[in-house]
Order: sequence, then C-alpha cells, then structure tokens
Amino acid sequence: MPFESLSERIQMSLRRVTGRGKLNENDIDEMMKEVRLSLLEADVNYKVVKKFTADVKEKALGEKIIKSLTPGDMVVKVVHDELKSLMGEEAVGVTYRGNGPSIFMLVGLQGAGKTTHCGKLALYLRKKDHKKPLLIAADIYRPAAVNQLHTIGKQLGIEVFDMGTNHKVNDIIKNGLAYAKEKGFDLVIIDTAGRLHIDDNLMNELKSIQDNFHPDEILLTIDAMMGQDAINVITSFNEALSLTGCILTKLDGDTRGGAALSIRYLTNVPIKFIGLGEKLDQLEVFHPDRMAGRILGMGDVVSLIEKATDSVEEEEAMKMAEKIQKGKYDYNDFMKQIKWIKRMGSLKGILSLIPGLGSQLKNIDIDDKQFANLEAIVRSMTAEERKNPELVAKGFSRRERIAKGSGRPYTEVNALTKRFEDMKKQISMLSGMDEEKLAQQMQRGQMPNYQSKPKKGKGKGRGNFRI
Ligand SMILES: Nc1nc2c(ncn2[C@@H]2O[C@H](COP(=O)(O)OP(=O)(O)OP(=O)(O)O)[C@@H](O)[C@H]2O)c(=O)[nH]1
Ligand SMILES: [Mg+2]
Repeated sequence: MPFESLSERIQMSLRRVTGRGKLNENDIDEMMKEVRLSLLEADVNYKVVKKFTADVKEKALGEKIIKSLTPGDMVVKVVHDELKSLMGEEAVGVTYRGNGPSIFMLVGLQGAGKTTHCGKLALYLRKKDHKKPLLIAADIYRPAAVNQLHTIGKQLGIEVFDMGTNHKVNDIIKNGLAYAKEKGFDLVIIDTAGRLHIDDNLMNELKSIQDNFHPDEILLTIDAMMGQDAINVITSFNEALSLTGCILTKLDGDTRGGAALSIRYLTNVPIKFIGLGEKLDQLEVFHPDRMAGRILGMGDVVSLIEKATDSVEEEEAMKMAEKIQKGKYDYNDFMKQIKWIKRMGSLKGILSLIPGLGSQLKNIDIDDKQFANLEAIVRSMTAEERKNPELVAKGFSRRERIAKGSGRPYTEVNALTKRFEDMKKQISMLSGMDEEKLAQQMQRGQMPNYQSKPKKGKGKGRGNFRI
C-alpha cells in the first residue's frame, strides 16, 4: 500500500490530540512537529511541508476549533482538509472532443510507464466512459516498443495501429487518425518515445505532435519512485508542452509517496490517475479526498466500523426489538445490550479518529467501570428475577440480598431497579416504533431513548443512559 509509513507516522502524531477535550498551542506545536517530520521523511518537498504546517497550525488555533467541544477531532479534520487541498481538492477528469475521435497522448521519461498506461487508460475509459479506443504506436526508436503495445492490445482486445519504425512520427499519427475516423473509433491514445533525460530532440518531437494534432489530453507519466526529482521533470515537460495532467505511476511497492503530495502545489499540474501495479487494471482516478483519507487511515477505520456493526448478530437485535415491542424487556436483554455497547466501547478510541463521529460518541456513555458494576448487580439476581424485573422492584429484601451478593451499595441496586422500571415504562411508550428501526438502533449500540428529559450538560437524548 502506498504511504504506509507516512500514514502510520501521521496517525501516531494525531493520536496525541484525538479525543481530547482541551488543547493549547503547545499541544498543537508538538503534534505538528511530528507531522512535519513524517512528511519530510516521506520525501514531501520542504516548501510544501512548510506551507502545510503553517496552514494547519493557523486553522487549528482558530477560535472555532480550540473552543469547540471536541478540539482533538476538529484538528484531525483540519489536517485532513489541508492534505486534500494540497492535492487539489477535487478529482480532475479527462476531456473529450465532440466532433471526431478524441486524441490523448502519453509522454514521459524512459521507463516511466507510458506504454503500460496507454493500455490501462484504454481499458479504463472503455469500461467507464464506454469509449472505443485505438492505440497508436508512435515510439519508433525501439522496435520492441511496437511489439509491446501490440501485446498489451491483444490482452485487452483493443486494436493497435502501427506503421513499423521506418516512418515519421507525425505521418504515423496522421494515418492512425484517418484509420480511427474510418473505423469509428472515438478515442485514440498515442504511445510516444521516452528518453533517459529530457533533451531537445524529444521535446521537439512531442511539441510537433502537439502543434499538428492538438491533443485533448497530454498526460505525463511520472514514476512515483523518483521522489522529489519528479517536480523538475514535470516542470520541464510543462514548460515545453501544455500538459493537461499527469499519471503518477508505480505508487505501489515501497514508494514513499511524497511526490503525490508535492506535485499539485509546486507545478499546478493535476494528478489525474495513479498507477498501482504492473497489471493492466491497476489504475485509479486520483481523488484528493480519498488519498487524504488513506493517509490518515480513515478509509480503513470506516470499514472497520462497518464490520463491527455487522458483527452484532442482526437476528438477535431483531429478536430483542420484538421483545421490547411486546413490553417484555428484562435484565437478560439488558446484559446483552451492555455487551453490545461495550463492544462499541472498545472501538471508541478508533472511532474518535473520524471527524464528526467523535463528538457524537460523547453522547454514549462508555464507562467500563460503570458497566462492570451494573453487570455485577445483575449477576447477583436469580434467573427468575432477571426474567421478571418487577420481582426485584417490589422486593426490598431481594434488593438487599443482591446488594450483598454483588458487593455494591444498596442505593446503587435501588437506583438500577428504579431506573429499569422507568425504562420499561418508556419502552412501552416506544412500542409503536418500527421494529426494524429499533433493531438498527440497538445494533449501533444505542439504547432506546430512555431519558425523556435529558439532564442539562450530560449529553442529550438517545444513547445516554445513566443510572
Ligand atoms: N509496479 C509497477 N510497475 C509498473 C507500473 N506501470 C508500469 N510499470 C512497469 O514499469 C516498466 C516500464 O513500463 P513501460 O510502460 O514500458 O514504460 P515506458 O514509459 O513505456 O518505457 P519506454 O517506452 O522505454 O520509455 C514495465 O516493466 C512496467 O510493467 C506501475 O504502476 N506499477
Ligand atoms: Mg514505452
């Protein structure tokens, strides 16, 4: 996975602040010092790092964040948003022309992935935009290049136009375009030659293609493993040609990925696609927000939550919803729900990484000790009492026995039973509630709305149950 170590390090520095209720400038400074180091280590350009840290700090220290109820989570959101903005905010798509076949040309240094990405792009756009692509072999300097493109075309069932290596590049393209028009292709992708270094010959040839055919897209393939040198390469290509974007290739493996964070800000050339492997379907549209999420590990966290929610047996939740509807909620159900909520509780730390969610979680009172006490009390009840909560409610001596057995004070047992009876009353009022909705609510670890009037300052509404 790209960015693995950057991702790990940034997440570690953010852990300093996540979930914290109060932050001062010093906390932010300490955190940013580590974030700064992780970025530099990932080979992000120092100018970019400087701008990034300054922007995050300024926003994080803003009144709104520091004084909010969940400054820690808000700071994570600031980091996320700034990463995203650094990479260009939105994904940038490709442009097609309305009349005649659209012309895309791939350029780049030797071995950057031009030929491979001609194939990847053709495959992707055929699938996604229902294009009928034709590949044109315009790298005449290596006979093997023409064969390589044919091999790729064959694998994908995409036609390749070539005239061998003994014709001028512009003639090949001209003929290729005529062929595309004649045969009804609506997209041609031109594979061009690469050089080890940027030289005038290469640039003049590419410029001549640009001037003669006015491609809709001139995409520079750039090897992510180049690190910071990528910036100079992009700048030189962009001075000679009107690049419409770049494809950051080889973002798989152990690349540190710093280029992805620096390119847009330093060159203003958008990254349109990323190459994630040698296989022809390993191409993705570059989404700055998803990439930011990947770096901060949020995508993974989101899927983790989804899993946790799924894992609470759906059937069981439905069964309980049915019981609640019939007014048959008892201490056994209560224990089961505590178990569910506790499962969520162990996730609380991870959950609070997600902007917005952390603050919602504050309404769920996840206090392990409190749960342990409640469980001790219920465990000291007999099976009969657990099934029939009113026995405990009515029997003073039963409550005394339970208090002794659980080692909890009598007042606590009293409070629980009283609360439980109140809950039951409220639950019976809920009985009109849609069963499925109730089940979903409980799966999320939310108790039904037990408190009709939430106490001020103690969180509000659903999910809040205090004894
Ligand atoms: N791991 C990985 N390898 C890639 C990726 N893209 C291309 N490659 C490999 O990189 C090597 C060079 O790719 P080519 O597509 O031939 O590069 P090129 O720019 O056309 O090279 P020249 O025509 O020689 O200038 C090949 O072995 C590809 O399989 C990628 O996204 N990830
Ligand atoms: Mg090639």
